[in-house]
Amino acid sequence: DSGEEKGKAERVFEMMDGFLKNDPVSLQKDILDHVEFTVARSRFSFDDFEAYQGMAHSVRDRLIERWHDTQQFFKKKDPKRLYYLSLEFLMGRSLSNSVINLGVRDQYMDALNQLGFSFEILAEQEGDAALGNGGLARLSACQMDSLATMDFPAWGYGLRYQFGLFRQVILDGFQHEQPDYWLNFGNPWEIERVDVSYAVKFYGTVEEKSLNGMNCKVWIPGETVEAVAYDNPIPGYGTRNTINLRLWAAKPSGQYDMESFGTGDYINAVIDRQKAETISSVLYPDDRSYQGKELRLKQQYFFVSASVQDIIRRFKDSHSSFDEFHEKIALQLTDTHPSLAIPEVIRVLVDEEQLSWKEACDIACKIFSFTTHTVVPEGLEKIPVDLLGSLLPRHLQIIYDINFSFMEELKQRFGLDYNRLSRMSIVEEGAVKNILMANLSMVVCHTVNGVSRVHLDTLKSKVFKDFYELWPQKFHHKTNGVTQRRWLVVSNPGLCGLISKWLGTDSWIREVDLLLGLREHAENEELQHEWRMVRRVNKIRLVEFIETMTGMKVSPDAMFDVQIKRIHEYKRQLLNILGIIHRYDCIKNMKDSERRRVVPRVCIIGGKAAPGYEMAKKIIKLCHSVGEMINNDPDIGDLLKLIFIPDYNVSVAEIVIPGSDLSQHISTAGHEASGTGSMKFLMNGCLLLATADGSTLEIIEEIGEENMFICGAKIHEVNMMREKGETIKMPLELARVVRMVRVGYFGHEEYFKPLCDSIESSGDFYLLGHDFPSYLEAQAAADMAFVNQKKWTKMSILNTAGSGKFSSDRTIGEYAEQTWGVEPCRCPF
Ligand code: KOT
Repeated sequence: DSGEEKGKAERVFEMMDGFLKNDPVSLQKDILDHVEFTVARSRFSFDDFEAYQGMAHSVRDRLIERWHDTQQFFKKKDPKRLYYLSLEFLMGRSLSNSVINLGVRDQYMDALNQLGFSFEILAEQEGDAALGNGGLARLSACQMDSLATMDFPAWGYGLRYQFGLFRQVILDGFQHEQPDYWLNFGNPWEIERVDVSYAVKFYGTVEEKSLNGMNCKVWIPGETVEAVAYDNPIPGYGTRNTINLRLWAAKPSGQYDMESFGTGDYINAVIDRQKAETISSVLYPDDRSYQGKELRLKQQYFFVSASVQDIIRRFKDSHSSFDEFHEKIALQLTDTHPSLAIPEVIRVLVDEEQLSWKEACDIACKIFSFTTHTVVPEGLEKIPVDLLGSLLPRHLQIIYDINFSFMEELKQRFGLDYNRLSRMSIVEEGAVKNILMANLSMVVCHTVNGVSRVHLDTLKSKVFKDFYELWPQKFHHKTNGVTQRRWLVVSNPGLCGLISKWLGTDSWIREVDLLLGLREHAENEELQHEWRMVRRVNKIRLVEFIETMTGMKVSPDAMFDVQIKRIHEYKRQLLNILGIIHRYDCIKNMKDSERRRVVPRVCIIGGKAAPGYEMAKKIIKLCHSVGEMINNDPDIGDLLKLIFIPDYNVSVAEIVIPGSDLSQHISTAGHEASGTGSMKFLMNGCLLLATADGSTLEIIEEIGEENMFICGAKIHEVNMMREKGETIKMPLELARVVRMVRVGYFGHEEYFKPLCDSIESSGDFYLLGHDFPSYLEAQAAADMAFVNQKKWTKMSILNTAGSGKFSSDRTIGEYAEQTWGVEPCRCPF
């Protein structure tokens, strides 16, 4: 900085009278100004939604202020930066999270109260930003929060879908999908950067040219689309640092396509160009299934190319050669969706920056790391060579060149072991040739991480066995975590206050291990009493929510037993529903004296099915049909209820999780890479009924099996049963409930037949038969424990106390140190 510039900055600062003021009077003025001038409503007459908008804009100002300071500071310090690439971010709502992280929630509450508004009601006006499907996307959101809070110089990159994940509407028990018009009322949390845009090329041909006596490849594109940046500030908690999530939107390119305009068909030429916007128009709603669609590939490359151009431009702004590139940049790939960044970086360095092939590859190998979220080989992305070659001809060449060197390396190491070569090749031969994105990532990235310890074992022994043999040092795991800011502070203020009171500090919001301090009070009667009171208030909030969403009235005295997550066969919502039918059947056959001992339950299921996933859709319908029968059976009353919560999303989770007593995570062992829902329930003092899968295995270590309800086959047992092709005899209890479904007890027997067949005639791949008896035992154990409220409350407190390991702060700390090599860079003031 020149002295002169500094003087100028200081003068501006004085003129502005420092930072924006956060006392209630200043906040009121700011809110009203925004209502009047940004929202353009009279300050004497505006409704809750307009008040929300006014408030959101005033919060936005404060975010922008810190965003500027942080980015300026990063620029000055020039630390190594982390770029976090993900095609999906499930951010949910921003208002509460922002004011909490900015440390101004109480001031805003006061300001609003004086204006006659309620903070809670305004917060509910906001729609969710649902730019993702499930676990992977919410993980990206949690990790952004931790990156900001822990002062890491990080940026996120993603796509600004016009339509996020579809809205789920239930008609007559069937799922229907509706578009998610999340941008229709504007989005105060983003900053449109019309000046930050890049041209992204598609199609065309590659020509060889000689430049300064060197042989060069020149890609002549057939189509160009403009990527425009939208910045979403991500505030850290307890720090001034506010990092950036930059999302790209597609716009027609400014470089006029003279040919189409030259033909005189002006109207159609304009309409044609407008089609460019389809690239960022809609999120693919398929969770964990690969579709091979051209538009999806375009989305991937579009977001990767814009991000890589942006990263390289920023680097070049302050560096004159690429020598330091790998010391200043780490690129994290969230699964293989952004893996085209690998050939893209190499292409830019070789074709545009004139580095040698070797220099470019060396750089790529030093900057990229990738995390896989997949368990089964079928989940891996394959791009048909023909598709890639037509859309990105130069990238296909680069991938072939990378593969050629890799195959040579393998031959050196293992000789002409053709089976091994074909298993490890980036190019899959066959009727349709494919590019295997995981193999490409494996070859170039310096590190590949799994998302839980047992997931890493699976990667080593199954999915990537050959690669593990070749490069054992590349394989690591970082057990997932979730942010306690969103999942406790935002969603469960009651419990937060209680925790801080008993720990004598709220420092656990940044240093989550402090929660351990609750252990010593777990049996304290006073804490237990207060704990139950807080949880009761949360349950009542959930009761009201259920009534609003479904019209059903349920009793808060019952045990709330919850399974909320994407609907998948491997997650076994079907096991849950069949268990509920069994419970219903048992109660129906009980004498009055026995009924008096039944623990009343409210079973809650929520989740979306991918639109093309027929079995998942049948599971949703079955849930409704069974619920219809049970909920309307006067003989059952409050003893059992089955509720399906429609349109499950982040903000629904924020209400459901704090009000749950028991939550289910019952995937067939070996199928859930990690699972993060369980961690949110754990933090909130909800007990877990779970199989020994993914992160549950690590939760058991932290909490103790005696404080959980564990059931089902272990991973090695699942493997053994599958290897031997053993068919176990269907347990009688299960045969009975499947029979009820089969014979039409809940109607729709034809429609439900495939569900019954999947258990009884198609080999029961997900082992419901094997696990049913132990599942029922775990459920019975939960009933027993619930009767003893002292014991239950103790377990609940111990869950919260032991949840520290599952904070994304821990995960991010490990990534920063072991994978990215980035250090905190804390903005002063
Ligand atoms: C989606 C498409 C391709 C490959 C993987 C996915 C994927 C995996 N989407 N979500 N996941 C989940 O990611 C979570 C975060 O790591 C895990 O906790 C969970 O087990 C995965 O299923």
